[in-house]
Amino acid sequence: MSKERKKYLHVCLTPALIDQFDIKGAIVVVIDVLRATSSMCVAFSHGAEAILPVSEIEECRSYKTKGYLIAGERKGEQIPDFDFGNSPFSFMNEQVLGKKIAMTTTNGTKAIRMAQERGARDIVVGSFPNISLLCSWLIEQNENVCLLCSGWQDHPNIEDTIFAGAVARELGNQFYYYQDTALMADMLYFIANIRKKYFMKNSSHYNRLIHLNLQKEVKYCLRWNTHPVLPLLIGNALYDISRQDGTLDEIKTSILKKQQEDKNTFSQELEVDFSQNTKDIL
Ligand code: 3SL
Repeated sequence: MSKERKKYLHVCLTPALIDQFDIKGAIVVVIDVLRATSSMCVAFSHGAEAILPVSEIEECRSYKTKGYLIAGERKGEQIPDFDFGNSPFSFMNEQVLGKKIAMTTTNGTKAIRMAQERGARDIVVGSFPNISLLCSWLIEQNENVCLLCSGWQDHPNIEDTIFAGAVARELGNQFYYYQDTALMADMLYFIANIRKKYFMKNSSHYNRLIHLNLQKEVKYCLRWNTHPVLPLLIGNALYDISRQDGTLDEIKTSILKKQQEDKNTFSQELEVDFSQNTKDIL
C-alpha cells in the first residue's frame, strides 16, 4: 500500500529569491508582519469586503474613481491624499465596512503580486493576528506551502522570518522542511521567543517605525490571534474566506462571478455617465 508523501514547507526569506522555488503547485503565504499583512487582517475583521493589492502608487490612486477606498505608504508614511496609510489602527474604522480597498505598500503588496505573476496555486496572507486560523487551514489543505517573507526592499528581515518560524512550529511534523531556510526560521523563532525584546529592538524595520513614533503599532502587530481572518487572493483581490460558506472551489466561483457582475455594472455606469456628459456638452 502506498503511503502519501508529506507535503513540503519552503521558507523564502525575501521576494528576491522567489524564483528559486517552484510555487506553481503550492499555497504561498505572504508575510509582512510590520505592517501590511497585519493591517489587512485588521481591515477584514472590521468588515472590508475586499483588498486589492497594487504595486504602484499611481495605479492605486486610479481606483479612487472606481469606488474604492485607497490605502498606501512609502517609507512607512501615508501617501498624501490617500484615505489610509498602513496603520492597523486606521482600519479599525466603520468606514471600511463593506468597502473595497486598493492598497499599495513598499514590500507587502508587491510580494503578493509577484507570487500571483509566478502562478502560485493559492495565495493567502499571514501575520500574528491570524496565525492559528492560518495554520489550521494550511494543515487542512494538505498542499505544498511556501512562506514568502516580504522583507525590506529585497533584503530578509527578522520579524517576517520569526513569523515564518512560528508557522513552521505550529504546523508541527505535518510538513517536511525542504530547504534549510525553513529550519533556520524555526530556530530563529525558538531563540527569539527567549529574547523577544532583544530581537525586536535590534531589527531594522522596528527602528524605522520607532523613528516615526509607531511603537504602539509594532506592539499591536506582534499580538497573536487578535483578528482570526483568512484573506485569500481570488481573481485580483483578497477576500476573507473565513466568513464564507461552502468548499474552497464554490467560494472562488461565486466571488469570481460577483467580480464579473461588478465589472459589467461599472462599465454600464460609465456608459451612462458618458452619454449624460455628451448631452450636457451638446
Ligand atoms: O513594506 C510594507 O509593505 C509595509 O508594511 C512597510 S511599513 O510598515 O508600512 O513601513
